[in-house]
Amino acid sequence: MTSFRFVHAADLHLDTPFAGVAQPAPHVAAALRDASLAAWDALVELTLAEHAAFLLLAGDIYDGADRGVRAQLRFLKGLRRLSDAGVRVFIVHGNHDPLDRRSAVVDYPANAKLFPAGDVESVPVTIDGEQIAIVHGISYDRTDTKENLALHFHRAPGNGLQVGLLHANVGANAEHGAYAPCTLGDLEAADLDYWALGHVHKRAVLRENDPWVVYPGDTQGRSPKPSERGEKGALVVDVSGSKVTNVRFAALDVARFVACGIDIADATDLSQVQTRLIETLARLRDEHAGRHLLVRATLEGRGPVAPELHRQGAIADMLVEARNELATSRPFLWVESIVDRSRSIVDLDTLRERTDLSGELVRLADRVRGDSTALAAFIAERSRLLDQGAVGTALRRLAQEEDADLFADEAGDILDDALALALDRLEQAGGQ
Ligand SMILES: [Mn+2]
Repeated sequence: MTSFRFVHAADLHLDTPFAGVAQPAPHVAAALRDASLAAWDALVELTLAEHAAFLLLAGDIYDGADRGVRAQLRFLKGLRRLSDAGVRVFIVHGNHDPLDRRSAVVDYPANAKLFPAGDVESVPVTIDGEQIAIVHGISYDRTDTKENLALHFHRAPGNGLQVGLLHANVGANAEHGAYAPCTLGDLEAADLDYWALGHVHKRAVLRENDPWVVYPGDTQGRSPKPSERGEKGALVVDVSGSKVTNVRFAALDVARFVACGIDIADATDLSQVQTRLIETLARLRDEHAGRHLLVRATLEGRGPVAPELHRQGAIADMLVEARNELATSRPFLWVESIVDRSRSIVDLDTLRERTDLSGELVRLADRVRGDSTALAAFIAERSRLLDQGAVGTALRRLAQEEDADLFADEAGDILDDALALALDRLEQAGGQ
């Protein structure tokens, strides 16, 4: 039986603009501008170093509707290197780079196969005259592809591994657009051996064996969002005959988004919080050695230092200090933001007895917590005020929650948080 290896990657998003990073320093901005292209170069290197028989690219090669010339030229250069080394490359396009978009590059190297839209094409792969695999693939002809493309795939007669190459949302993943939606069952029904998927940016093995169904994730993280955090890269897949024997992840990212929490509970002053933050950042730098890092630090916990943190400008000053402290790190470590979720220690029982505004606020919160209609109105009002970003989305989802106990629980937590923050502000204003 013939043994061989292939590499599976997706969602290169070449020339992605990193819109989620606010006002990076010039050296950070420069590195981010090149990161998606450098990850592509690393993918080419990996494919050559692993002596892969072929490379699979499962859509969203380009980020924008207008494919940048820089991205196209860099992509073509990598394809030529692979082609010259005898490595075949199979490409489908997805919702970010459908075939109806302008392309400055029309002449692909002989070993690169771009699957058309319309219907699935099946391409045999041979080594020294022996057929080792058949790759089935289909591209999007336009962004708004809502058809279940998985239904077009079928096992073909012939030897070797049978691979499905598709950009699709499997199992209605709500965090990604519903393009080419299908179910795991649709994929299983095609009777292939390995589904090389693209679209979902968080690496995921949806099924191991008979068939393998795999999202490799994107090759370079693009924003501080959870799905874009952590190591990013490609999968190296070992095959014997028509069986996948091993699937291994290889990191290719140049700049990495990570998140960390700093517990402020037993800190007694701001400098302790700052020291803890710097220590945590230094640890992250060691953990991810060799990569540029973009860090989101969240201050958490309930402690005596919280009112200091809630003072106007305190977090912004901490951010500047942290950036300065690590300014000379190479590869760079850039604190992308500090999110303050810290809360003060408040004695609600004492406050509840007071006749001032703080006391009135605690009693109001008590009444809202005990009245399901008022609680629902509170959540609706907050989701209206915070209609943007992840918090707004979470609130709107909560507003639709049908399980009354679950709703009361979660809404109560949000109410507690809002109360704690309001009391911090009030007490701070009164104490000055
Ligand atoms: Mn994508």
